[in-house]
Amino acid sequence: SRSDVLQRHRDAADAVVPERTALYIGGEFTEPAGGETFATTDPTTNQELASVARGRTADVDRAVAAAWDGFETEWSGYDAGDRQRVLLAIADAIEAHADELAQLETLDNGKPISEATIDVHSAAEQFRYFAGIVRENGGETMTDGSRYGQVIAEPYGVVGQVIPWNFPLLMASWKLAPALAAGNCSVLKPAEQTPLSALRLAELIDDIVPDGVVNVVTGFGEEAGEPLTRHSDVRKVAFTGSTAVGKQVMKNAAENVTDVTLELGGKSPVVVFPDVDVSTAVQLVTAAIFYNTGECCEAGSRLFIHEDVADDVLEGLVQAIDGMEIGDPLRDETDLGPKVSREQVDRTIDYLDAARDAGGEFLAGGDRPDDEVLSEGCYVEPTLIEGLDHDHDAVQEEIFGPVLEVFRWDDYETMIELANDVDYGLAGGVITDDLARANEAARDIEAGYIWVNSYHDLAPGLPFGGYKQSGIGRELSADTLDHYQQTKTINLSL
Ligand code: TXE
Repeated sequence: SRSDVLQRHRDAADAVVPERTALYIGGEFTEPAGGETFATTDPTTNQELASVARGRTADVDRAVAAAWDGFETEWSGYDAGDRQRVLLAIADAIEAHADELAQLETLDNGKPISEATIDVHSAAEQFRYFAGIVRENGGETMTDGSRYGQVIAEPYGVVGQVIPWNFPLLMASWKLAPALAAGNCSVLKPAEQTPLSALRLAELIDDIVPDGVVNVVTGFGEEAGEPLTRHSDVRKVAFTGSTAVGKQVMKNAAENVTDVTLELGGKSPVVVFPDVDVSTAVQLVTAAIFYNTGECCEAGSRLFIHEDVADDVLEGLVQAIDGMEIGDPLRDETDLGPKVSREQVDRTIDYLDAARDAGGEFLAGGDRPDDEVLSEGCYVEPTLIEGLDHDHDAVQEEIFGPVLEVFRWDDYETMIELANDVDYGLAGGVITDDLARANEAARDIEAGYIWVNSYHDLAPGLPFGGYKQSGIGRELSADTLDHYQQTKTINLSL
């Protein structure tokens, strides 16, 4: 019942919401200069979870100065082995608090606890991966008899990192692990919807990292994110979020010719070939779109099914949706939780209304659930839409919710043309047992990451990032370390 849900969330909040929600600067929790706060809420119950410091320009300035201080006095003296030990200790601290962090993430974001638990372990893995590769980051030498050249990689010093709300702790780790491995100090700006896990992480690593190496400035995009990304003492900016804001971040960073990497939106195609086993295809397509309530930049949100299997796959999808457990994300059996905020629900519903007006046929879902227990939460039904023109906004734009648009195909070339007919190019999926076809489609789809017979499976070591307007740069791999370093050549005359 509704009161059970409220009670469960109140109890969990009492147990895991961190006490310290001020800014974390130079190794101290400290109040913002303006003394202001804002509320972060639980999207399942719409109750306030905590009031959090509202950082602004003066606070960003202080954090950037503290980060340089930490870099100059201590962190720049840590060699690769020292940094490796720090990163491994961070991973251990995350895992030692895995249950607590997962609950905190579920409370602040609304994601099912089973998925939050995966996030927390993946976050620890990020630190371990970069702890491993940093030992091989030794530079190169060249000699030709008249000169001896060393090519070394040096950290930027201080980097600014702005992250979104869909994977709060995981995105913090995707940003912090390579930045620290490469020898930088960071000022991290979490999303205003989900600041709590980054603050708890700061508390957990306070004794592990020297003061000023990690700084967390909570606040809103324009008030805290923008001053960070246009700061003249920030030497590298990394951003994950919407394409619209990514473009702005790039412009602002250009004022100081600051290096930028961007991981932006997506509208990824999933292509189903006629030879598939229907139940496998249904299971993969369902995961591709509904994992994390569709709030994944790589979500497989456009489905291209071959005519021969279309009816069967669609029937299977409708059944799979019927069988989904939509409910309290703190319960283990929940498959689909609320979206992160009311604003996000409204955004999704606007797309659904527009799709309906344009004659889209709703094979499943299409609204907020009509359910008393869920009524206060930010829920949207898992939705399947067929019959939209491919140039409709709901097909072209990132909805970032549990909404899948379906297209049938028989001519391969025409299908690939449509699959590529979006501004985005983050990811794609191909489902077939025919490896030659899989390989051809994987090469023909214009995107940075293609899954064949899986989806969302990300492994450290395999670079992740976008083509076209989905971004610049790659995360999760040795390339990422390069994005956090600058090359110096020392040419010594012989
Ligand atoms: O994103 P924003 P929003 C997409 C998704 C979603 C839409 C809007 O389609 O529906 O974006 O979400 C900070 N300078 N993605 O509005 O605003 C902000 O505070 C510097 C896809 O929440 O891009 C937050 O920390 N920073 C995406 C972060 O940017 C600024 C994940 C992301 O928020 C800023 C999230 C500014 N001017 C949303 N304005 C993905 N790729 O996974 C905002 N921010």
